[in-house]
Amino acid sequence: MLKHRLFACAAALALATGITLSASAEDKHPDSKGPSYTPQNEIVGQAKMEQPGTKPGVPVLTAAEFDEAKKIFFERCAGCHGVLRKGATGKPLTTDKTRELGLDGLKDMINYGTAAGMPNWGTSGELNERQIDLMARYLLNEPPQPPEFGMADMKNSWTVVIPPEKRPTKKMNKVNIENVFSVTLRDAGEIALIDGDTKEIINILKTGYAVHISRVSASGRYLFVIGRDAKINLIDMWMEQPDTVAEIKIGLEARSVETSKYKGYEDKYAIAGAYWPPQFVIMNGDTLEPLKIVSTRGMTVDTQEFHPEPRVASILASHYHPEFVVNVKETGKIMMVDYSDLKNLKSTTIDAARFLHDGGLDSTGRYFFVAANASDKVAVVDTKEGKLTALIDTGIKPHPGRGANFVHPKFGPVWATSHLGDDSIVMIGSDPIKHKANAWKVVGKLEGQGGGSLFIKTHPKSKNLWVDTTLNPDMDVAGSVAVFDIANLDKKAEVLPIAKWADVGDAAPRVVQPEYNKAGDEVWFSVWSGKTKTSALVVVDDKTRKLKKVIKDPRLITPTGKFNIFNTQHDVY
Ligand code: DHE
Repeated sequence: MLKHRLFACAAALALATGITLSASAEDKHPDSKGPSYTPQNEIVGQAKMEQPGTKPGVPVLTAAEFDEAKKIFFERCAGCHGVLRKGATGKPLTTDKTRELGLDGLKDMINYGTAAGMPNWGTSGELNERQIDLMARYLLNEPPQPPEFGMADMKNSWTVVIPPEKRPTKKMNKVNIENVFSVTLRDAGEIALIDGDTKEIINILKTGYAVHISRVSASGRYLFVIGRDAKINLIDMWMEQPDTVAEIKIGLEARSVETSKYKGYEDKYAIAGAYWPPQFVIMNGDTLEPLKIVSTRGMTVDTQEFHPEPRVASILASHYHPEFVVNVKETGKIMMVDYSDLKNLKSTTIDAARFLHDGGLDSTGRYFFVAANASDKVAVVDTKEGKLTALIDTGIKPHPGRGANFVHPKFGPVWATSHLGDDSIVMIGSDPIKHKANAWKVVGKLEGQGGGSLFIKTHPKSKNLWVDTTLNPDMDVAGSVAVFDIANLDKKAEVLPIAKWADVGDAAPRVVQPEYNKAGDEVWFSVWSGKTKTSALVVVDDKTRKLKKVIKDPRLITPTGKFNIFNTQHDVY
């Protein structure tokens, strides 16, 4: 059991494993150590930043040393300690603190780590003696300030490749668009559009760096893809060969994009949230023209201290109001942003808990469940009333993706999440009308294969609940998935060796993110190997749980997330 337990926080994960999941670490990926799962800021780190002036008694870094230290800091440290070093999951590293510790104290801390969960960068072999000395000297200096990214920068980066009036007026291809999968090819900075019926690749499109997620417009025509470099591609699925029709960069570093889904606003707006600068932007839905930028800097939910860099995590479109639900990671606040009047922008701020990350709707589309992973809680928001419904204690570090909705044989409708930090799958009652006594309570826990789970999935037509364990340090566990029988949840999960089925040689892949086809009778998994190794997609027959197809192609480099057009468009999960 012990080996199946992961750790209470991302820093502890890094401590145990010593690998980051940054795109630059791709070739380390297939070894047997598990990667950490701390948000990286490596792209901000590539921006030009002024080297701060120095003070008497503080070591001076050469320009080359400053660049090297800055790169290491943004790739490995900023995710926990913050871009401005004011602290997040990690302690503040402002100069009042670092100068108190002194050069030797800092070197020891970086070398050996701390009991609070700071990784042992030196003794793990990740940083050598010279780099440790460099980082200690860097920390004695003031932090450099990354540039802001306002309207002029966005407009400069904005291109409409094909204006709306020159686009097709009807669907020009024979593809069954609703069953297309947009597959993230993470380290290639591309997506693959794959026909879910024929399993053939329709097109491979260049996107942003270390591309992250795809979302689909209310009509199902437009696909939005965002890279970690904050570049968005707007793809028109009606074209003979679906392709990019507009592009923009909305910051230096980002993770989330969404589109307006409320009646009367279908396809009208898009929104994207940035990690740096801490802001979101509302854009025209068919051109990506930036219209309104809103900063997320502000006070934290609990201690009510100012936070200078609260990142935008998941964003979701409400079906009840013309609103976007914007989850602000470090402040622990959820903003319901009303897009009906951008000039007189109204937004409701809901107190939740730190650090908000990912989440999804219940089966009715009214309640939004979001993981506050540093608090080991899930927050539930009523998108109809615009209020916090509940804050629920779960397991260690809930990580649902968008979660899974199904009807528990005893407790009625539930929404479920798995966890990064333990092996539990927690089921939360989600029906306050017919099952009021169970609503917003943990009605049961299932025992999965282990910690390190990222995504869980089912489908309204399925009797199966699929749980990955992508980041588990045991490569057999990371390469397989657990499947539970929803009608008989007391029964142990069956474990399917997805990576073995893919037969990718010596690649030691991790299996990530179950995603259903439109009919709900197939589940697709990514068999995610290092950049230079063979990866694959494995399609499993949902009913028989038997292998249906392995999709291999040299162009499928590091596939991770997969987004079925229909299911993403209609929030089916
Ligand atoms: Fe993700 C969703 C942030 C690492 C695959 N990821 C999200 C969301 C956020 C986020 C905020 C929610 C978006 C939304 O719904 O609007 N992810 C982060 C990070 O900060 C983190 C931990 C580290 C980083 O620096 O990026 C991170 N994510 C990863 C990966 O390493 C994964 C496994 C592989 C990859 O492609 O990079 C990964 N994240 C995903 C996927 C989703 C996602 C597949 C969408 C799940 C869904 O079903 O909607």
